[in-house]
Amino acid sequence: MINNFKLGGIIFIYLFLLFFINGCTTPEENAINKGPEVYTVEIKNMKFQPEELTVKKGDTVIWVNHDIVTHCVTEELTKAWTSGKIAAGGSWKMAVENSYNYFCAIHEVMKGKIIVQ
Ligand SMILES: [Cu+2]
Repeated sequence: MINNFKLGGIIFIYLFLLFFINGCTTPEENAINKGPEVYTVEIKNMKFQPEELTVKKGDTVIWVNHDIVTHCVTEELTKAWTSGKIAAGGSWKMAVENSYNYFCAIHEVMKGKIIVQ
């Protein structure tokens, strides 16, 4: 009798923990709890990679220049912001609040896009 009682208690605790661990964290809550995320855009072979990046408001994007020439990251429409020169091997980061089309003002064919969801 006492053994069955103990076993029942252990099973109850096990089920309780299982529910607590699995039941209380939905994927949506995980996304909220994680807070702002950091994304990297590689500048490589005269291209922004990925060219198009979807983030959430407040996320940070880091551009890393892997080329052997200087690049920059500049808002395309009104030049509202710019990284200034990012030397070879350098990087620049920005917290993103809005969707932007951007380009490299030094090599105007280099274009990228950030979409805030
Ligand atoms: Cu460039």
